[in-house]
Amino acid sequence: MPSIDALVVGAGFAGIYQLYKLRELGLSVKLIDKASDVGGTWYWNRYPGANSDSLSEVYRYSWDKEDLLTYPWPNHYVSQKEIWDYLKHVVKRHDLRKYMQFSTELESASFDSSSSLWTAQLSTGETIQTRYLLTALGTWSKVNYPVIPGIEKFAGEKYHTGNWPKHYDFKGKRVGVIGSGSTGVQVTIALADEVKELISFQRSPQYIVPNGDGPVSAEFRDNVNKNYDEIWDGVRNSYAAHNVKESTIPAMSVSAEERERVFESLWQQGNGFRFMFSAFSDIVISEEANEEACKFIRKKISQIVEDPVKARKLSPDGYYARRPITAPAYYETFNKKHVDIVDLRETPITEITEKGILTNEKLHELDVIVFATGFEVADGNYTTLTINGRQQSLKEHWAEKTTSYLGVTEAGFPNMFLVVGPLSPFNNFPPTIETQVDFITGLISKAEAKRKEEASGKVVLIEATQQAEDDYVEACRVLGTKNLFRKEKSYIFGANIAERKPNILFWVGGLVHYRKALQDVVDNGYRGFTFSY
Ligand code: NA7
Repeated sequence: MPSIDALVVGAGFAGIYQLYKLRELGLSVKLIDKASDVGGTWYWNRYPGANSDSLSEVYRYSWDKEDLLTYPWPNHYVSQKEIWDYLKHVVKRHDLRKYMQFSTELESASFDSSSSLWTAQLSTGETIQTRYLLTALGTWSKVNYPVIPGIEKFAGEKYHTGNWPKHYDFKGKRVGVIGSGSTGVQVTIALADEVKELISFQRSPQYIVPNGDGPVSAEFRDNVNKNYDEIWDGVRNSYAAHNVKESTIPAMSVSAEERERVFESLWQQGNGFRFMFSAFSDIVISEEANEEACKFIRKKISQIVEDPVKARKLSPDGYYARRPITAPAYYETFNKKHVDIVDLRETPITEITEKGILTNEKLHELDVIVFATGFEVADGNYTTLTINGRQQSLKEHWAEKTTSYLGVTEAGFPNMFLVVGPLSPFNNFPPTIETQVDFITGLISKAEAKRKEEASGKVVLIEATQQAEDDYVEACRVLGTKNLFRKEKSYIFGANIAERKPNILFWVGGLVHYRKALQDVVDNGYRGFTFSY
């Protein structure tokens, strides 16, 4: 007999909703998280300036309509603290905390073919037997510390943004920030005014668009509330799932003046996803269209940044084909005399010493180093766990490359579901999570109905076939060849980790097409899955 029906691991957006849905099915569920509270990503990423760059109205759950219409969000973007408070509020509102156990890590999980149950070993010493194992471990969760010689010798303070301390004080200090992705950009802007000196150590310059943040007016909120059903419908049927209008007009089909007008108007309005997807239909597909967007942003950098040397270092020359970055007044921050930029392509880091960061040009003496160096994305949190399926461990299953069927299951790992696992859609996450949790819950609901039909009550095993998984992995690979993202080294392909062989880690075909693919699976009797005893 299992101890519980389902074990959910992770108390972020994904784990909380999955717990809610399984309770709705009447299952006995336990949720564990290694943190001391709910939040997932938003528990750990509490660095200064941390916020979501999805628009506030769609960076939340859609399933509790009453809450959706009444819960406040003061600005167009929600801060880490606001998101954390929101998740705590949802947990309280739905009385979910009683199923949760914190400061508890999953250490290993093994499937036993004779009992058809999973046995999970927890860091508390507990052993749990469960019919369903649901891992909501987070996509941007396992932090990536760069391999730099001497890193351990640094005598000052060191912090990774993805594991930020509860207390810090940088007043009067010299701070170096390594990394200029979404996080590095946010932390650089936020720290600039509180430190004595700030140096950004930048490996790849990025195209950064203003976010257009500001207070949400009562009129704006009323309008969103009146149209929420249509907004969610639009989000679910869009590519990026960001509540921005996605253009159908190719960039080169209009005059140069019109392109300039469109880019300028979107720049003034703000939001990186809007800039990438609302301007024209082919910015991430056509090299020519992409270069038009690049030229526009480069021009903005040269106009905003007063020091031409800093402007040159901040100017990217590659494609605008990474996860778009959006932030308030990033380039303006470098007009402050005490904020500087080091271009690591010109002057690479040779080592970290007791006193600071040494490049091949000079030693930058520092009191604090902030690592905004990102994550082992998508599969990182799985690599530290032992998960044993029918015949092999997950590590063995992924020996050649990281795989999944639909981002949620692995062939040979029955009744295990990865909520936003590898090869999940690369989109605004709350609607992506809802899509997957609803799908997983549908599978479990079918298995439960089948189990109840059997007088013996035997466990029904939901399992992806190897063929279905292989086909899905191939579909993801092909999608990855169809746009310009493949031309830039980024975490979408795991290319941010030095020793890793690059391979697509997401479905880059848009939420709309992913949802159609799931619907097609359901309409065809859960094609690619077997339900067995
Ligand atoms: P990202 O987007 O992976 O950015 C990490 C940054 O750190 C990026 O600028 C990297 O440069 C840089 N980096 C990584 N390793 C090194 C080394 N060894 N030396 C110098 N610089 C390095 O992570 P974020 O945390 O900013 O954002 C992750 C997601 O969280 C984001 O997409 C949002 O969805 C939220 P690179 O560009 O690889 O040259």
